[in-house]
Amino acid sequence: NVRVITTHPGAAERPTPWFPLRMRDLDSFADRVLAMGEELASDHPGATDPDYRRRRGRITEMAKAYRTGQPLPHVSYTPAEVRTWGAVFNQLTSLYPDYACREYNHLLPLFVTNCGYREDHIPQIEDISRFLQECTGFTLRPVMGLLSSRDFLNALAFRVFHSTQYIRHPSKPLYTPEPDVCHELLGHVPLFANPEFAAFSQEIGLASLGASDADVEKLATIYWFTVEYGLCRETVRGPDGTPQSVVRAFGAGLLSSFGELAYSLSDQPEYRAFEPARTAEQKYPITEYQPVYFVAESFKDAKEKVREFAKTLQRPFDVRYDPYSQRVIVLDSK
Ligand code: NLE
Ligand code: FE2
Repeated sequence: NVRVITTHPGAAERPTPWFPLRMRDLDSFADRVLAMGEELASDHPGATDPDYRRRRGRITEMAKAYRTGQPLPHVSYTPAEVRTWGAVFNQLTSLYPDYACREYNHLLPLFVTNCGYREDHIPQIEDISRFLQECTGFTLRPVMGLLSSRDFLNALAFRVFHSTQYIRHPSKPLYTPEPDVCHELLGHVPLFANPEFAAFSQEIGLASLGASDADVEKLATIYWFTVEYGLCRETVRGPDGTPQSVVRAFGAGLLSSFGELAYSLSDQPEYRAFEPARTAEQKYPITEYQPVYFVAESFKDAKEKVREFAKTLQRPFDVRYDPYSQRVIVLDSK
């Protein structure tokens, strides 16, 4: 699965990693899932709960069998699962007015109206995907668990977001280190209905197509500190009506974790300005609260900075996405 591209003048012959060109090429990601997909890590709260494992197994099997063009799997959630969702939903929605960014607070009610976001109902990704498509062209695909950074980012080039459908273990509703339906639906989904945010996400995806492993790593780190854990600055009216600058959350890992959302906007973590070249080098933990967050000026500003950054990455070709044919177009020279 390696093509050799020799058209770039100064570049030595370098094998270009395979990348999807057509929407249905994404089907090949279905069984390439990393740890915590089928096999739960031993320190996972669900690892020793056989019912939980069996249930996850059934849900992830549907994700594995899914192919482009089929209806997205429908999960009939149990009353216990809906209770876990309800607890997470209630806690988080009480924080959003003061902690989530303006765009998020503007969009969430649309999902209540159009996709059945409610305390007593876990929305179906089929309904969400259809609605998102009408907003920005983003669609969802089911996934068993964590994909490699390359596969996951590559899909964003098609405005496709991979979503898990199982729910976190009920013993730890306020924080989980891995994606679950609460994280995807409450954390990620609403902002994909924002045109600037959708374009920003696709920008990272396009830059990842055929990129070197080192560059994919940089893009994954930028993704981590924006789409997952990003903060942004915004202006609000203070109690006396004067404008004041505040920091709010837009990262999905924050918007889906009651514990980390409050922590991220406390005085405990360190803040730095979002600057792709620097942000891309920052190390981060994946199973605990982040010690460092990056603050973006706006989605638009972040998108433009990422686009500039992408130009500095070595790739002997350029890419465009054609939404009519749902294909990636490779342009030979930069
Ligand atoms: N920590 C997040 C949560 O509890 O919802 C999930 C992060 C997944 C990357
Ligand atoms: Fe995520």
